[in-house]
Amino acid sequence: MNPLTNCLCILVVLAVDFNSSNSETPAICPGLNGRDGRDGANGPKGDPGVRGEPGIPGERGNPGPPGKVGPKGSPGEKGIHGVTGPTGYKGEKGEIGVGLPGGQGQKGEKGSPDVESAKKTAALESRIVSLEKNLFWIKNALLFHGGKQVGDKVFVVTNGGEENFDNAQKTCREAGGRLATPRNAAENRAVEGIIRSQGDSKKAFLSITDSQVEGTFKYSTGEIVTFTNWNPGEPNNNKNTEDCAEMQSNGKWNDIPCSEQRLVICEFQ
Ligand code: GN1
Ligand code: CA
Ligand code: CA
Repeated sequence: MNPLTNCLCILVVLAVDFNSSNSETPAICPGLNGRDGRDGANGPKGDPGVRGEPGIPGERGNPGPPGKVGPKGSPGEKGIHGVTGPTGYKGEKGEIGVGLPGGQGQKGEKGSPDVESAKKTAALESRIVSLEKNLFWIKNALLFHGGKQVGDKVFVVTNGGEENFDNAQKTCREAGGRLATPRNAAENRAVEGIIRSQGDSKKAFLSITDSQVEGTFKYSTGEIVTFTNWNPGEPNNNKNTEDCAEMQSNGKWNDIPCSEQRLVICEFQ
């Protein structure tokens, strides 16, 4: 044993005896301490503690971020009828109106000379209409009997007889027309058709002559011929005796003596 430890033990014993009421208890100095004992078993659960007083609330924190927009609310109730507004500005002036036709006037008095003239005009117009009708059917009758129309011109052969140039011209003029004068291919074809209808060997006079200036054929009006359909080599003024012209059944032209006898085909326009 450590000497220091023994001294301390003695002092403890002395102290115990001095304070003890049992003077009989011998003051024995224990031996040296043993090793530490094991931990005891857990004790029973203690009683619940007393609830403390609530602490002082802390300072208010900063406001959080705004939340999402909520759903649209239902419509509110209908408001009270508003007060009638002030009178509007005056409108612009309208367009000029169109009046309806007036009623029929009363019957007039007896006609003046002007009215009589109007009546005559109306009568003439009526006659014109009648004449036009007659022309219509007469022309058609001519066409039914071999006449041919080109534009507003109609070609018609006479009764099939043959005449010299002078008489042929006279015949047509006395009928209100003139000897045939084809001025274009269409008219030439019309005359050609009429000749052929009389026979392939038939030929007809044309209303042209070079009796004034040899070699220069002219219409009966004095105009120089503008359309021709001469046979090749014609006009040849054969034997220096040919100042008139004929159309053959092939539509071709030849100059011949005016004293020859040919079909008479007239034109009316
Ligand atoms: C000749 O051949 P013939 O008769 O068809 C003549 C004509 C004359 C005609 C007089 C190519 O025609 O020019 O006008 O006699 N043809 C020729 O009758 O000379
Ligand atoms: Ca001639
Ligand atoms: Ca000839």
